Amino acid sequence: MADPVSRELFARASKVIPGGVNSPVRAFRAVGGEPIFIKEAHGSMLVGADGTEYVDYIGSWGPMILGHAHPDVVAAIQRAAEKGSSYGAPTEAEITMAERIRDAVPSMEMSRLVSSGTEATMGALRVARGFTGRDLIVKCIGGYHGGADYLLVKGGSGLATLGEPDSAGVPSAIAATTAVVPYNDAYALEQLFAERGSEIAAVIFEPIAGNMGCIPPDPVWLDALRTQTQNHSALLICDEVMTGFRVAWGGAQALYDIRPDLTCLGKIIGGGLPVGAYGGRTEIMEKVAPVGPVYQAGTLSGNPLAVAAGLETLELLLRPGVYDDLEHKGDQVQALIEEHAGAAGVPISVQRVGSMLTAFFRGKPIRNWDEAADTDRDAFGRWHAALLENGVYWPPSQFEAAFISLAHDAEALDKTSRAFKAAFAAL
Ligand code: KE4
Repeated sequence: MADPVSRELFARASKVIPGGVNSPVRAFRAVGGEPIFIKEAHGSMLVGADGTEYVDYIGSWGPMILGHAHPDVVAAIQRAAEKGSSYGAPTEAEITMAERIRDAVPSMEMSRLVSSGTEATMGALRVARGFTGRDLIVKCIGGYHGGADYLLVKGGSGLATLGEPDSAGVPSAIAATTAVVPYNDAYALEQLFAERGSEIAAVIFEPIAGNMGCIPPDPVWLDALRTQTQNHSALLICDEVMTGFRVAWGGAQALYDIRPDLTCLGKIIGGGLPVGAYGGRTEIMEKVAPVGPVYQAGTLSGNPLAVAAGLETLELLLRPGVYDDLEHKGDQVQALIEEHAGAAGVPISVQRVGSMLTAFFRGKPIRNWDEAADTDRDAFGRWHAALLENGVYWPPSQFEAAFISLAHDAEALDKTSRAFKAAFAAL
């Protein structure tokens, strides 16, 4: 049960904001109850509207890898703000960001900054269509790449690969420019390319699925993605909005040794401020206006404050041992879930890569959307509510990844362990 202050704020918000929130998942509809409103955050902690502290595992859905209100990031934003908040003209910092991205992610020889992950995937797909002269794009059932119409597409009935709208307001004709395959299904991908390969502009995929919950890729799947796109002159687009700088300095493509044609970034490269980026081989990116015929623009693209926050965040992630530390923290949280679920006899599959993980309420591994959907969402909702009662704010959906930051210290993990124990015992 949300605290009285949050409940009052939620009632007020619901009069002037759809569902009382500016992004649907925040409304707690997937877990029941009403959302806890936040008034501030620091380190690994969120502070609710009534002053209650929670160990935070949302991390703003990925950006807050350093923890909240890191003093160096706050100072970088302050320094930038004192020089003005937006110019609408190029700055040196944007060059530095593009160079830092290229150095960390070598496949991104050239990149364009935008203001969200949605804009990044839209830009990547438009340049893929412009570069190949083809219309059809391919995504995975259960894959999420932001809110563009042709990406809000779900699988048709049975094995049908034709995309169907996954939201009201998406015209069927637009959805039909997208085909879908199950994640980790190399055979379905090969079949689709055999049938429609000459029409396919690009395949966009999450190298580690994070929007069905955390689902790592099968090596065979990764091979098929690269082989099939190469053999049919289609582009491979790695959507690393979530995994970029999260699972490794070079992202999931470094972890799994993938060389995509285009990559999308977001979240961490903005350090909590609005930044996205798309980029890849120079010959592809030189199709983007004003050099080439593919138009894409943005008033606040490369915003000085957001770039300052992002550059400072990346600088701090370059310190030695950062990703080993994140791996260790992730391993500790996974072990705590497995320990307390096991003690309570609750069937759980924890799937994790580094500091992103999901506790699936199903006793078997999850490889795709159908298996993710075969989880006990009711139990997850009750577990989520019990965690909140015990001072832990877990992502309010079974189909999301949880995120651990460098600020999750021994005290935060100890509080988390006690909350896990109470929450699993309460099921
Ligand atoms: P944004 O437009 O929300 O910045 O990014 C869209 C996006 C693109 N690609 C991937 C792989 C993503 O995970 C996202 C956004 N992630 C969700 C969390 N599952 C954002 C949270 C929300 O929608 O409120």
